[in-house]
Amino acid sequence: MKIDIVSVFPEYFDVLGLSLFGKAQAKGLVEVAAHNLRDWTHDVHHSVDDTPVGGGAGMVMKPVVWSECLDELLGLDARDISEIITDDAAAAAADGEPVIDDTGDVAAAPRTVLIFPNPSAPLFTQQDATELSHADRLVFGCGRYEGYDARIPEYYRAQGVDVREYSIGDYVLNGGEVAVSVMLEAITRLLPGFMGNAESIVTESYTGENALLEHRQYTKPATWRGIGVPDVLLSGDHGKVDRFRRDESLAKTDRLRPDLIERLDCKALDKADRKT
Ligand code: 6GU
Repeated sequence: MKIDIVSVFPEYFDVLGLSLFGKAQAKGLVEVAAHNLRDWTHDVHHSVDDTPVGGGAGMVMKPVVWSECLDELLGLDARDISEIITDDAAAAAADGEPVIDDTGDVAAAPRTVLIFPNPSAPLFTQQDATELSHADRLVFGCGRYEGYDARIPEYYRAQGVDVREYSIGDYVLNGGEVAVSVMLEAITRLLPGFMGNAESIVTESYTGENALLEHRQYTKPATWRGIGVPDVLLSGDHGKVDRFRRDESLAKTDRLRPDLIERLDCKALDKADRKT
């Protein structure tokens, strides 16, 4: 998987040389390039932002700089789309719907995905991470300041690019760099060969059809500072152990994340689950 990250602080991503991600780069599983957005400016101050149209506080990232950068990375020619884009297509593109071409066919799914972190976008979930782990190439555009000009994602959608905008949670960060680090880790650890132990991925929280919180884990000794592990885990009865863990997952999820219980697919529950 090829990964490009555009930021005014590309040094943020120096840490990607460490740990499992560093190993994955060495193995050739992922190839990462962090670019400095200011390299695409032409003025002496290398400015990437400007005041908001309509007034208000803060600064907004300029579409002109972003488009020169993204056109180059994506291999696209600059276009004025005022002639070709209909109001309907623009509205669909702005909502992230697939753009229908002249022949009425839905454009073939691109294997390159352009991703903008945005605190006002839908939440990034494990499902998104799984889907994006199948892409050939990811291009991340990190916004700073009050955000980026809304026409940037709109324009690239209209060019047929698969553009996504995601928030990583209900809190505000200074810029997209940390959010990109989070998304990148969630996506790349799903690549075959990235993790040492592939099975640990399958049983984790938020994965699979159930998306329950994981049960508690214990290791030896069986009693530590006067606290014992639950007896059933020492019983050697795998059926009982599985049932105990499953019950704990259900109860814990109900208590801490009732929203996940609401979304649970009833078909994924077995008879014993229904009693708990
Ligand atoms: Cl994606 N960006 C910023 N700046 N803040 C956030 C976020 C993203 N997700 C949550 N907070």
